[in-house]
Amino acid sequence: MRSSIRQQATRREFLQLVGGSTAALTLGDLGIAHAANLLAPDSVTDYALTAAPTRVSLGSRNVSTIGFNESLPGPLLRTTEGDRLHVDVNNNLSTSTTIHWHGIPIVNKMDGVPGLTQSPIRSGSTFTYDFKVPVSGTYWYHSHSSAQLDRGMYGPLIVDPKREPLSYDREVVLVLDDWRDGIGKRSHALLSLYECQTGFERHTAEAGRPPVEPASFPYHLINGKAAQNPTQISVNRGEVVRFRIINAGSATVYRVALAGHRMRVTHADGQPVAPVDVDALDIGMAERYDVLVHANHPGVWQLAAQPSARGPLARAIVRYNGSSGAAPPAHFKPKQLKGKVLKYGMLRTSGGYGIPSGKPDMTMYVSLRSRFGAFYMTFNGRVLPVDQPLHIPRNTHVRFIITNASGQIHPMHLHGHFFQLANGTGNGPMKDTVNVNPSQSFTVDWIANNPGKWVFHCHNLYHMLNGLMNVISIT
Ligand SMILES: [Cu+2]
Repeated sequence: MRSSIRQQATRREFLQLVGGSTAALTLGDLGIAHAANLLAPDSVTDYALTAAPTRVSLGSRNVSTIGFNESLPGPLLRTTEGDRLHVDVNNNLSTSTTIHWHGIPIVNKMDGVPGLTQSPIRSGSTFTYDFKVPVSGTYWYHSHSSAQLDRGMYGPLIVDPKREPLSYDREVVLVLDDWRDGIGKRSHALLSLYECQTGFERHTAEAGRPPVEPASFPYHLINGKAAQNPTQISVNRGEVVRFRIINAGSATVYRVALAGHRMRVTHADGQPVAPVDVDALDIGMAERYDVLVHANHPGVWQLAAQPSARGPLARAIVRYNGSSGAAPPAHFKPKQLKGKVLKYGMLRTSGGYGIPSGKPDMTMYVSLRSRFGAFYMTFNGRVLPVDQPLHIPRNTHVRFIITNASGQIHPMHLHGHFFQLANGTGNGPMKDTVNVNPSQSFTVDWIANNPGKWVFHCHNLYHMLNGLMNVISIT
């Protein structure tokens, strides 16, 4: 059994070593790329993940949880646009699991939704995910089984472009998470209640009551570390630093800011946007933002992620090499948190993956609703049971007009596709998750060009487990 990460030499590296031309592989034109594929096998990036019980240090205490390769977050997986990702998942948990590759439009049978796109990976068994990665950007992987996401079952996934258009000196991946696993007597019981089932399976199996959303979380983590014992980031004066920010929390929107600095947003959900300078950004569950920071203000600075609900800050420390000052206190809030905050309306796509154009073939009014603590959505006024998919013919240009008619925030995520968010610019960002506040309405356009059964769901884990998920079948 392989328990460590390994990475094979890729076909491209091999070609470079022998001095062969790789020009055909790097051309964006689909026809030429296809012709190249007939000549050469895909480059493969090979990893092994072992899901198992593990212990995590939260600074003042240690807790038991479950995770990948005994690390929190799980290990960084990295590959290149156009390559194949090959991941052997060994399940050493006592329960089933699956992995979803969030945001990447891949072949349906690798999407990791148990009971829908694959059978659960049973305890003691191995499943191999193997798929072509068609797009670059900042993504993440996580369990799509039961409440495992709210434990340690997540990690970052970075896909490099064939040619990096941005210029920067240092890259830092920041994974945010709200944490309560292993704390207090009730938390484990609640989180394990649905360990064998997803929301999808729950609906079909008619199991008991799912866990309710916690009112608050005792810890907020950046890269698995609590504010008392934060991640330390060293930078040199004059560097441009690329931060890849991922919200892996199950129920928390964060406002992120770096004291003493502005941030230039370059990507939303992995896709490029026209650069916009802000002091802070709000990031909903499952969203990602890439930002560039010009390190031109030496010192020791708080990088803070303030939860929207009650609870302590998540933070990391940015320390310039040569600066010897003390770190700010854990609760210190940078004034940038109250500065210019990124809004969806400021984002404009600058290329990227499959931008829809023209008039939609199908318009759906999607209403997000709640009733007696459960959640559901309607499509053009109709409730669809989760085992009754919404059918969409392949290559349909779909418009979803999503209205939040409930009192809670719902980051809505579509599997297998990007959508373009209408934001008044005429050129809104390509995203896979849109954070919809109460009473808010968003229009998203997408091309149903990836056949299979895909879930459309709220990325508040507890809302999803309580019904805010439907299936879209593209044939
Ligand atoms: Cu929700």
